[in-house]
Amino acid sequence: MDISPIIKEKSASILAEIKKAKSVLLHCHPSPDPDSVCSVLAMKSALEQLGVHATIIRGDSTSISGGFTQFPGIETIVPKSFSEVDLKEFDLFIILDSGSPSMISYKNTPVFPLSIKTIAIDHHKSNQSYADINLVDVCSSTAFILLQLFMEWNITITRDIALNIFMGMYTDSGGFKYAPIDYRVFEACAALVKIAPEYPEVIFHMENSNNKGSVYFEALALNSIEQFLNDNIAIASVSFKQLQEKSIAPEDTHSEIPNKLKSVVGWNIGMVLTEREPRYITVSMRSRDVEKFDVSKLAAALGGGGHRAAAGIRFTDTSLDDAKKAIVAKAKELYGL
Ligand SMILES: [Mn+2]
Repeated sequence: MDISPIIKEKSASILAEIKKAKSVLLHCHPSPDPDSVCSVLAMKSALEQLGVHATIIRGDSTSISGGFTQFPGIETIVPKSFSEVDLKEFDLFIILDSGSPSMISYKNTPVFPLSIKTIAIDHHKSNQSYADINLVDVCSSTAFILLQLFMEWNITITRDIALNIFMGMYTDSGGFKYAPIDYRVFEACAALVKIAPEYPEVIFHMENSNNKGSVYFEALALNSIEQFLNDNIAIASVSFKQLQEKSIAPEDTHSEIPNKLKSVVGWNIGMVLTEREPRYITVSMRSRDVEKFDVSKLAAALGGGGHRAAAGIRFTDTSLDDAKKAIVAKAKELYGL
């Protein structure tokens, strides 16, 4: 497989830091998706092959989706947030799939540089290069970057590593639907599923472990749609009060609703605003026309990040109405609507 030039350039210096380390810290980002979880699990396996101890912390989230229980090694994740970690126990923090320090913890966002060496490995265009060493390759997933690093480091791709890397690559590309993606992803996946042919069972389990809360969430979101800026933008929003009334858990709010909204002809940007805690709001946005409506720009202008077709924002100490107003005003200005 062709390795990206940027990965070739940085792989040796990253490996040198790992070989110097005795104990490495890894984390799941807030509201962890499979690319976050599978990437840290695969990295832990690779570090262990290199003789380096690794600890994965769960991070800000109070639970990890029940659909992820078949990811190899998931039971090793320690239920701790970043602020509960004593950095003296570690000599290296490898930060995966996290474009900014708030993706380590939005509750207690760390200030860089930290007291230990840090390496950030990420695929988001909006990555702020905040670590001591930053490997940012804009591609379909962090898992894909790791696979290329592992090949450079001569790591044996075991069944567990293959399954985790495959699941990160599969999910973050939306099942091989989202750009940027190229033939190398398919070459890599062909090799991975040869090693881990049971992947359909893992996908089935992931997609069919929903709680009723996830369906209630979709119902609330679909009932709330508002259109703005000549109907170019469709916004669904769910308040904290509504989440509580229907006992909707945090992991039940990762819906396909932003995609559903942007599937409507004319609704060029679809987004869902979720008030996860009182006055703490996350926004998930999708664009159906990345040339005219690059949502990574809208997200970045409001302190968020992501890709041209899919991006996110967090608002703290803001009401749902004020968040909506801020987004619509910024979209009007940015896209000339
Ligand atoms: Mn990712």
